[in-house]
Amino acid sequence: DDGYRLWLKYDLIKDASQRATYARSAQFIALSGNTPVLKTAAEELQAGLQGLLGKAVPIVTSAGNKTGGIILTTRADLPTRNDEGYQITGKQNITVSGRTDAGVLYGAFALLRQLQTGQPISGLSLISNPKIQLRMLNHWDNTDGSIERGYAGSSLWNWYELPERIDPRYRDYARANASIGINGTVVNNVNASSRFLTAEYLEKVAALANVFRPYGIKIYLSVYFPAPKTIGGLKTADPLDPEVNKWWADKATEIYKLIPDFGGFLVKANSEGQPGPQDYNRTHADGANMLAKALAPHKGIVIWRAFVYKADGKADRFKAAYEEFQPLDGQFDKNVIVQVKNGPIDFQPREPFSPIFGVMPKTPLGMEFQLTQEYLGFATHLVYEAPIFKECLDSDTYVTGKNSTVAKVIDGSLHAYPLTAIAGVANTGSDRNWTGHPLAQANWYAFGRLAWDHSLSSEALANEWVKMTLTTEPASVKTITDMLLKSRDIYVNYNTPMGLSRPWTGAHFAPEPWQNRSSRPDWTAIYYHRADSLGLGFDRTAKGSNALAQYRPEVQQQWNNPETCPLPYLLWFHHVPWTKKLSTGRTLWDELCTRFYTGADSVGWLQKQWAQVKKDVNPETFDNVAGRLATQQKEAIWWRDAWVLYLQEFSRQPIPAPFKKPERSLDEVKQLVEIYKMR
Ligand code: BDP
Repeated sequence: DDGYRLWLKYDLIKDASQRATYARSAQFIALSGNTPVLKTAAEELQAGLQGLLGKAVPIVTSAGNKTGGIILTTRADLPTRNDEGYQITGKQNITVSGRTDAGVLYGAFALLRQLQTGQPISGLSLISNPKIQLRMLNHWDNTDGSIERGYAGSSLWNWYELPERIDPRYRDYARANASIGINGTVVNNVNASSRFLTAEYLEKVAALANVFRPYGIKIYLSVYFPAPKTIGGLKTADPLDPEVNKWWADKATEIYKLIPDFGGFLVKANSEGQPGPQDYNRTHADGANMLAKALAPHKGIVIWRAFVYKADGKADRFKAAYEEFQPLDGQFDKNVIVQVKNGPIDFQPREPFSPIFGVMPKTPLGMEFQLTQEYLGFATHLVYEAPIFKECLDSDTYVTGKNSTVAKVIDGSLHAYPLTAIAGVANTGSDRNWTGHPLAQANWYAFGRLAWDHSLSSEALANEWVKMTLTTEPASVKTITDMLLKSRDIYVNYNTPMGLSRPWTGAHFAPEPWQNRSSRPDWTAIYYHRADSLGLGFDRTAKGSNALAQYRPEVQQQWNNPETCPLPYLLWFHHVPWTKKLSTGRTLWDELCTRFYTGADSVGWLQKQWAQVKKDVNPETFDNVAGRLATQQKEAIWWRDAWVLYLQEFSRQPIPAPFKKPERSLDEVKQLVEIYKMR
């Protein structure tokens, strides 16, 4: 077992009596329709049941008066809340219904999940609806097959072979996504190449769209804003120029001829050197609306990213996106969604929620999470991300009083958004097991399930995924679930505890908190941690950058007093003296050391836990994870040493007992880091 099958393994259920019970309710699959999506549902259900139950399950066109089978059916009058919801009811037959074919498909996967996780399938009466309409992956994949911030091999898309050769893997990709409710995918990098909008490449994109369509998945493209110039031969890309408008409208018509259900465009503009409407003194809204008008006749949408921070040495980057976007509320066309990263800076291991959530009631805001572990130790460190996603989604913005959570902003319930979206920057690649780290599959899985229903708990999702993917032995399920749930805090402790951020080298891998030179101040590490002889942390109170003022008073209250600010956020908002006594009874310095050391030690705990599940986990997967944990252990100590030795230069204090001082010097750590910076 090389991990290729993900959570869709469908291996024989070991318990024979359990199998017999299921089999009594799964003697046939009745399907009357024959649309591509319904056929997918039936075939997937058939493959799943045959694998799990070890017997053939025929697909028939009608149940007639037979009982003991599964009926797949669409019903326009179904009491689901939306078109993709499903209902599963069970009496003599189990009926899986949806208002649309996609609803049936999601219901079929839900039914399989019941078997895969050892739940009953007969006597069910459940309805489930996706809380968010557009549940997407964003691939940062390039034309040459490389993936920006990808750590699981190269791109899944073989552009040079498309459209003629269809890698069977495209279909397996679609199956995996459909099984967790993902219904859209952006196949290319937000730092986009114009190439994707050429006729040559659109045919390749159309070929992928054809594979994804039977799985209810729409394709989207990231677009390069100056494409009218680069491939259209125009002199400008000014969004208010009539010829530019016409170019985009024609391009949209061309795309929809090839891909009638094309989803739309994702745009990174005037961000990190990417061109955009501001190059012509136009606003983000001008740029987005121009594209929106081109797509509107075809029902396409524009997803415009809010990840912007102008080069301004003195400003606080934390405040940048809010300052640029909040004033534009109400100025975007109806088919525009503004996509916001979960935190105000950039996918750090722990960030407060972005203050934009809640302040743009007239503009649909979508969520952007990062599944690929750019700042989470690439594919070697174990970090289960559901707690990161949940922490943000459950944060209370207080914008319309208590319980105005970020989840309610993005699911549209707070401001009645007509469009809702959530995206995960994919962690997939050409590695046989898709995600490099075998346990990182859980992040893809949990993201999809949370996109469907953000009220699910991190624990429930971990538990589900482990049972479907690794083992159903209760003790091992518990052990692995526990490892997953603790992994994020362990990582944060040795990497960026208490609100530290961005201590990385350029590749975002090795520790470099001493990094103080760059073309922009906010691309140095010292900009973020602000260590000096007095203390550590970024003062974002009224005495500092006042970024806190971007939040509601109730939120400010939680964070603006260093005495009461929860420790995970302390250094995000305060410059704290080294000797300051914290709520734990320790000084800042001692608390930091405690976290760096216990974080690194806890990787040893992860190793011990993993050793215990050996008998229940496939040997190849076991060894793979064990090897990665050993690397993580080494690197966690490296992180710890880098931080404590560097910060010690400012704090001038000893490492507190019982911890032993690092065995190497700061210079030695720096030399090690230099290796990772070599070309
Ligand atoms: C940063 C990444 C960079 C991305 C950028 C983005 O380092 O590679 O292009 O985000 O989201 O975190 O646009």
